[in-house]
Amino acid sequence: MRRRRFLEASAAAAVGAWLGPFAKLPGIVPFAGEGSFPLERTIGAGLGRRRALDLSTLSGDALLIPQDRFFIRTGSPDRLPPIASWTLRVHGLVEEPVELALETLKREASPQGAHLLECAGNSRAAHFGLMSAATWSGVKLESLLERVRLRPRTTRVLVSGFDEHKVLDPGSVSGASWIFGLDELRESGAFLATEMNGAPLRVDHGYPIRLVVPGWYACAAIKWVNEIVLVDEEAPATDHMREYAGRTHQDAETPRLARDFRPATIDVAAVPVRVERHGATDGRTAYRIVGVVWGGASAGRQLNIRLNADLSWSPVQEIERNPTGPWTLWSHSVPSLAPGRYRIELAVRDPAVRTRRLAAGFYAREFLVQDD
Ligand SMILES: Nc1nc2c(c(=O)[nH]1)N[C@H]1C(S)=C(S)[C@@H](COP(=O)(O)O)O[C@H]1N2
Ligand SMILES: [Mo]
Repeated sequence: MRRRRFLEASAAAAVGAWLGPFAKLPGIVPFAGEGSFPLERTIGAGLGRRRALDLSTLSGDALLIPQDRFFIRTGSPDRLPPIASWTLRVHGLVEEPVELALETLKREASPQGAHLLECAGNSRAAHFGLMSAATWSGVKLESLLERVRLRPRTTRVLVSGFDEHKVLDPGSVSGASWIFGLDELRESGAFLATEMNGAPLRVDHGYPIRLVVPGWYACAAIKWVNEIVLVDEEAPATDHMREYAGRTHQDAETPRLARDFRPATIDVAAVPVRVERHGATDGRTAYRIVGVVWGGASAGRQLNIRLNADLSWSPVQEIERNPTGPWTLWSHSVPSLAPGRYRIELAVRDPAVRTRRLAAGFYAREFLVQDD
């Protein structure tokens, strides 16, 4: 038994003993039909390295994830050049290319707030654990670009990271770079991060520098950034963008040019993270569903829930009204449930709020209620 589970179990036993023999122990009902992807354990190497967060551990005072538990998609390249000589080259359609030393970026870094990263490939297969939030420090890309004079036809910025791995991954292409419109960088507040949760980035998270694009899928959050290239409207999409075209909701036919890519933004989304079982004094078992909501504009996060497609929607009972963090907890209790299989579905029923994945049932999870 892991330490935390042990503490939970002993706390539950203590509560049970205190309430007397009539109360059932609170416990967690596992989600059904999700396979066996390991949680809280780093697996694989190089391009294939993965680590998924156990979302069931989220609580109001634990919404920022320590770096050693933050999800990983792609491990640090084994051919990473020495950090002592790391430079960031800014070139392309500029009057005069510049090379920025790491020290310059570190000196100019300032707090950038709390932001969430979600892998565009986050899914039920990894229990939705390819998602985490942290606080970040760094330098806004927009202010960094003030160091160069852009040529008149410059409209876009390619951000590229070091990505040479000895260990490849059959499912992905190596070489990571994304092209952003200058306006997209400004509107999102994209920044080059040097710190996470007040400490230098860990190497798996992009040390010494990574891009963070608030509100966008993490495939755009290039790690080990060493190159920024100013480009124009004719710039072709990169291989990395093409690899993620489907998962960032581009048209069925992958756009050829970077300018034809839609912003890879995350719509409002919500997922249950645990189903708690509570003993009630009348002998029935009550269930409390806890989850998170993130993405979109936080104002549009009015959630509804149903426990099977044939039931009607009800508003989620508890949800923060004015969320400030990148993700927010919600909870919903039901006094009792007949034995059976339940499918938890969530929805925002406001046609003005776009919820592509949520509306498609992508984040639905199931659990079983057994006869007592
Ligand atoms: N250089 C580089 N940057 C990269 C990637 C990569 O393979 N190489 N993967 C991207 C993807 S798909 C994701 S989801 C995030 C994961 O960031 P994390 O491992 O710090 O959580 O990094 C992004 N940045
Ligand atoms: Mo990703």
